[in-house]
Amino acid sequence: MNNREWKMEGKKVIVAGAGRSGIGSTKLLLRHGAEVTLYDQNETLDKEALLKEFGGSDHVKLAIGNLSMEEIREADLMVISPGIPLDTPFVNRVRDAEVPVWGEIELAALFNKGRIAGITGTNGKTTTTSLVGAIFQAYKADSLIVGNIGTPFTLYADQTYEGQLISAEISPFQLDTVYSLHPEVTALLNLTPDHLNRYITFENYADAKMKIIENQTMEDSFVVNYDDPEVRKRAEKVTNVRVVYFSRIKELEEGAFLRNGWIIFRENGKETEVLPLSEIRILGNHNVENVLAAVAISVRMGVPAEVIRKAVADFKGVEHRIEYVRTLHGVSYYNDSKGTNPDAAIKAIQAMKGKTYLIGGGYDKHNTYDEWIEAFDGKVRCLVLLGETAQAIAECAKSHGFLQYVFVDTLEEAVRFCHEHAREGEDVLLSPACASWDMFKDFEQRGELFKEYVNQLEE
Ligand code: UMA
Repeated sequence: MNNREWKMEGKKVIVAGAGRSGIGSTKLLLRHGAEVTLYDQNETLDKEALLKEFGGSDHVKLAIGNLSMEEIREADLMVISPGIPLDTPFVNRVRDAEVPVWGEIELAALFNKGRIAGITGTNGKTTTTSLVGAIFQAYKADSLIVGNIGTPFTLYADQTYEGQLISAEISPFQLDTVYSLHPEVTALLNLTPDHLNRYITFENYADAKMKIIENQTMEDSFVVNYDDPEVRKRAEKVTNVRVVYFSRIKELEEGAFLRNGWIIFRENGKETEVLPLSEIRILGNHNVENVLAAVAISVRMGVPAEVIRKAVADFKGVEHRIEYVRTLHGVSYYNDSKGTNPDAAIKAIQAMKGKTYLIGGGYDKHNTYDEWIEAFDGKVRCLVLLGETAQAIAECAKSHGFLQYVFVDTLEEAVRFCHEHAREGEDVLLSPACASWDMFKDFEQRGELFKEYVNQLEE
């Protein structure tokens, strides 16, 4: 049966994962008359707090720690959270019982009536999704920003209306379990290795990202980075959707590019000068790329150039992304907790101007750190390491002749160490090159705590 024909009334649905996605999915399903079993493998979850989320509804029950075979056999559907690997044993049991497995975004896509710009890529997704959202909201105030950015799409999907603009950040984890999503415009910003503990090969990871265009047609657009060889190689083979390039380096016949300090969009031989680079407030070449992508996406979604120009000029960036925290005794502190892989962390260290105390390390995604260490380029005064990957990063640093590293046990200790050692004019940067899940709930919590510790430092 086509997923679009599903009616949720009276259906028995297992929602796997009681985090943000699971709560969003459960709420949507309850609004549409389903009977939900909310399953989570973390036995320490606060059941009462969780049930409060659903206003005491009789139509939701919790299965914390254990999901019985009976519950699986009785289910019509399972909606899975993106953080749960699809080869987890209970997922296999559900599949073996021939119960369909949808992602949270699949559920949202089936209820959505709006016009989606779906944005993916290894880095820059959050900044670009926020910027596109800001442009949409400058054009139409009720436009939405949803997805991997932190606001589950299911919270709003069934309240959208035809023509409503939606900027959606979509992660490969989400794309793994999506079948009906049909964005009008998609974007693939860049592709470098990430999440290899889940995908094993770069090819599998790239394939997961390319699923974003699966349901698009020639009426739709796929915005891609001309300057990224891995992206371009794949875009050149695409035949189902119109490809729209952006480039920071080359003047293009069609698409978004730079000339004489301006961002230009050219299409069907017609050129529009959208905005001067001098009006962009977010730092670094990678952010110029994000703006180029946002311009191409917004133009293809029909937003007028003057609206785009004003919204870009007003955009100040995103929390946890090279976010300025405070200056104490001439030392500036920056929070780049969103630097969850080496490529993102390279961009952050490149954006730093002074000598830097760099706090790194975290959850092990089986990435390699050579390029990150090479990018230090004499700027890193000391590498302060913590978390699961601390030892592996230190080994890698040593093999590159970089010996100024220390180990700490906690983030608070890292902040204290930097405070004691950094001199006036130097910077402190939290940019771990690793995910946060070994010591924190997520990168947001890691960034919040970092800011808290920095703000607690005495004058
Ligand atoms: N859980 C299990 N079994 C597992 C794994 C998790 O039961 O094997 C349970 C946990 O105990 C927890 C719940 O599942 O209670 C968490 O589910 P989740 O990890 O899917 O997290 P959510 O809170 O639902 O957040 C997810 C995204 N998280 C991941 O993809 C890991 C959030 O992206 C996203 O903002 C949110 O949905 C809303 O759409 C975060 C992220 O780090 C920011 N994304 C990765 C990235 O950007 O690189 C992909």
